[in-house]
Amino acid sequence: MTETLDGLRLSPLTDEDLELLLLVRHFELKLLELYGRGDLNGTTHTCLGQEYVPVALRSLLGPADHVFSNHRGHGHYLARFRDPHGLLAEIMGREGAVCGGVGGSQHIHRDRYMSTGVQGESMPVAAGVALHLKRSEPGALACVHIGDGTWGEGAVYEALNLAALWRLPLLVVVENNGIAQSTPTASQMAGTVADRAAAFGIPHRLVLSTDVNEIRLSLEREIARVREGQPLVVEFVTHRLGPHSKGDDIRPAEVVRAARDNDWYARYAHDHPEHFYRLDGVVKAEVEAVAGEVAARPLSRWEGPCA
Ligand SMILES: Cc1ncc(C[n+]2csc(CCOP(=O)(O)OP(=O)(O)O)c2C)c(N)n1
Ligand SMILES: [Mg+2]
Repeated sequence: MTETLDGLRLSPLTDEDLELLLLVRHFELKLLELYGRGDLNGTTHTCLGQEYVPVALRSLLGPADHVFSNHRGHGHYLARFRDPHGLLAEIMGREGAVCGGVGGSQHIHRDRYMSTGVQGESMPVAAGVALHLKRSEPGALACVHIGDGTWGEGAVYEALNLAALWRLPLLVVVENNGIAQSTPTASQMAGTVADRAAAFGIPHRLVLSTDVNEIRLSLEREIARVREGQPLVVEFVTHRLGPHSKGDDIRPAEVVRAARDNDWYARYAHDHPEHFYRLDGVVKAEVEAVAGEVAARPLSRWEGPCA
């Protein structure tokens, strides 16, 4: 079954996929609530509306693959590790934090996963890791998530150049939510992501769907080719449901409405009410329990580099 913006139904998800989607959604909502109450310091960027991207990619990536995330990375982390305790503890600076509480929301390192709040920084690093994988672990790839606004960083092009030249197993996932902080993509990007990938001879795939199963089917073969040394840019046309960070949303009402109209959460509830309502409350309660438990822990201590 296909989902498109004209209203076809989303295909049914497995419990595992729906639970993960809901976990990310309720985790992010809980964070905004905690910040709103003044229970958290610093900043955060939620992936509300974009949760389906890492959930769809999850089954296409393996344990040997590296994932490089960005400032909007909670969904990437949760899809990889399903570890809301460790992530929330990291953000709250409590015991059990993934990086001892010094990385916070944006800077996390665990196994073959790393995030950074510095836009574009991860691209050359991911290209370097892809080179290493090509030489020493053929078949594995480096997957890097960047936003549309990050295409304004020169490092992106240096990495694409070498990825194409050296045929690196680099998967660039672009989450094009149409905006960078408060600047619409149309006001900051000349041409398109597709044109820019084409300039390096790198294939580009556009994903309009929010249907997890459909996305997987459409990308399966292309991602297998990445493993053989064919870099790929996959551009998700997606929507940022919430503010850029915590309360800084100055978008016109119709833009926010369009984001809501495309929200997988409301659409799945409409299309599969029995499945949705069987799990939604359960996962929400799980996140509530995680927040209560983590908040009650002692403060974290940093005892050297994280994993
Ligand atoms: C090098 C650098 N410049 C500026 C910033 C501040 N900043 C954080 S997120 C952001 C916008 C990013 O837009 P985009 O890449 O589209 O990702 P999105 O936030 O939409 O997910 C900016 C300018 C930064 N983190 N790093
Ligand atoms: Mg953006």
